[in-house]
Amino acid sequence: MAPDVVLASAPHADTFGYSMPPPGLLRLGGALERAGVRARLEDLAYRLAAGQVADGDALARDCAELLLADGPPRVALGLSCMGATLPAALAIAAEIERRAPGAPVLLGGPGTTDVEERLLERFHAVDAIVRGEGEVTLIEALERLAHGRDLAGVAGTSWRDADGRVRSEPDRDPLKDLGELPDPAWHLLPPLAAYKAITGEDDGLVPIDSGRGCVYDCSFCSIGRTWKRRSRTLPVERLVREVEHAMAMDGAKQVYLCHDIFGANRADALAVCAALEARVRSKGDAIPFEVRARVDHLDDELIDAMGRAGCYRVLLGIETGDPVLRNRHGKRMDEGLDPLDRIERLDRAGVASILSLVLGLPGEGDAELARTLDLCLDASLRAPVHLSLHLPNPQPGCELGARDGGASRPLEGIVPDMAWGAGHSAAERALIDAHPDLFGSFAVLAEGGEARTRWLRELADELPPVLMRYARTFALLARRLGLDALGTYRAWRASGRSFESFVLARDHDEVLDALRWEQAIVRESARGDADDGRLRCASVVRARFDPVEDPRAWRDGAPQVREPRALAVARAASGALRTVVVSSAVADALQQLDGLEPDAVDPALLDALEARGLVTGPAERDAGPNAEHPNTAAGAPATTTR
Ligand code: B12
Ligand code: SF4
Repeated sequence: MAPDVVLASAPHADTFGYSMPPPGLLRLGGALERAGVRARLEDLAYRLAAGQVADGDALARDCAELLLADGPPRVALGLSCMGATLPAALAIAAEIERRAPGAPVLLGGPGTTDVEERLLERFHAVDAIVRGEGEVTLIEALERLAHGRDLAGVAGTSWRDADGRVRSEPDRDPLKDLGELPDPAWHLLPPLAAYKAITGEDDGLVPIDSGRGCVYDCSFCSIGRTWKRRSRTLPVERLVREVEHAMAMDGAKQVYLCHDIFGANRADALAVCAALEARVRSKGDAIPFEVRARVDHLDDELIDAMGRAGCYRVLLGIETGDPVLRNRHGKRMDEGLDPLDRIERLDRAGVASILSLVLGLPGEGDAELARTLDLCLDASLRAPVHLSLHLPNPQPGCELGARDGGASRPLEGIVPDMAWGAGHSAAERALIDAHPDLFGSFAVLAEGGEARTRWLRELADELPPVLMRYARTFALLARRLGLDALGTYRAWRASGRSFESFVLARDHDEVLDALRWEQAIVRESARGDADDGRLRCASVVRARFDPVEDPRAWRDGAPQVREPRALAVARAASGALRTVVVSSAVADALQQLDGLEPDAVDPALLDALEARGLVTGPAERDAGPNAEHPNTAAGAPATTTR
């Protein structure tokens, strides 16, 4: 039997490596159930990943057939989209109109922000658009449609009347209390474990609609305007309940709190951390969680609380290393605030940082860019950060999109960050070409001209992996060359070589040492847990510097060149890597023992090295000595980095 409503999330093939059920759709499904509406939910991104709809030109047709499989819904069909999935949503709407001409099609989601009226004027297949928060508006709109009435007076909608005129009703006030939200309708989407299985993802990230909106209005971001510059968080007890519920699902390993600015409501954020920490104390295991935040919202107390509560990662919108440019783009952040200091503190609390930065913002010249790259280098020296560099890709719903949207353009060979994995089918491409003003996701703002934009794209791709692996080598090299990070990057790229071979060709002793050491770290990180019954020893390198030197000294201090010392890169039982200074005798022993059968080695020597974490034996052997030496950590050498 056809349901009252079919609600679907438009298809997309790329999710920055995450595969998660869409939280917005889950809440809307909850709202429909609470209102007694018989609803079917479809995440078409899941269907695409599962191979149940075809990628390419048959995408819209397959999706429409799937959505109409039980016949046209009795009341309406709704499509949720981001900017990236707007063309696909429109193409699907057209297929639905062809197959089920009477079924009203509603659109919603961030991809419709600021283009609602133009969409209704140009696309007959779309009957109405729900602007902003959807739970209440959708139910009111369906109530009208179920009785054959129009949407006049339904706040938060834009729609086309019988004469073909587009009408926009006033905005709907967002919910004052997110506690009024329905529970997410997890049971209406495929199980979480199925999501993880189709992508083969190792993580078990579950998204939680933990809060909505942002009071800021950064020029390149649509979040503030989409949510009418209001920020609300889910009541603490409710959030903790949703987190507990999510973690009980098969396949769940960590939660992803979706609110863009964790810490905006400091008291709530501290209370959430306290509640999750209390759970650690009572149940003994932390729920690992990940958040998105502004650095200026994270003070010491909150950071420490996050670490204790189980927060393992935070996405930080730093945007640019130049504080003046940052504020010219609406960030409104204290110019004296040092993001590095926050990153270091997060690292000490056990929270890894992902730094999100935008290259090529209007007003950025070489000086500002250099500051951004220096910040990337300094951050990488201080903590194992993840660098995520983007080009401006303004959506229609943000200041740059509205102001300079016309200056954005698609550039052959550059896939804008907001559009990865979308826009591949012929129908989508035709729409994007015909309506560039609607599809900002598929264009980049090439403020400095095409050549510079291409160069920035290359930089955004090439530099992060190098800094994330070889920050110390890069810093020492920059010092030797007397250049900043930008100058060093330019010198390297001008050489036409790989970074490693560029360093080798320069032949500076301490820089080469640093390279060998960081390569050992990369090698050790890549070395799996294979247990072939042989000994596995820490990698040894000889270097002329102190691995625990204050990170600042790598960049600014006088060269700390010393006599070469032996460094061993060891993997702790937790899996974390550390570097220890060892004597020459120990270094020689490690090099000779690697790969030997344990029986071939003096047991006393083996025990001593194992106790210091310098040798890992086969699994069955590990149990003995560790049981005998419960305080192995106390006996381990103290010199440790990373
Ligand atoms: C979780 C998340 C994901 C998840 C889940 C995606 C999903 N479909 O929800 C994953 C990891 C898969 C993901 C991937 C991507 N994401 Co994402 N993601 C988010 C995040 C952090 C939370 C989304 C969310 O759940 N919000 C809370 C819910 C309640 O809000 P909502 O989804 O907007 O839904 C409400 C209303 O919009 C409305 N509504 C929505 N749809 C509909 C439909 C109808 C019919 C009606 C009536 C109402 C309605 O009602 C809902 C309830 O109130 C947001 C940032 C944010 N905080 O919003 C970015 C965000 C949505 N993502 C974004 C982007 C760009 C992407 C990617 C394209 C990135 C990439 N290049 O890979 C991909 C595309 C993925 C895909 N399959 O489509 C952008 C979109 C920008 C834009 N204007 O288009 C955002 C806004 C972040 C940003 N940088 O600005 N993402
Ligand atoms: S970048 Fe962050 S602070 Fe700025 S508007 Fe977007 S969500 Fe808000």
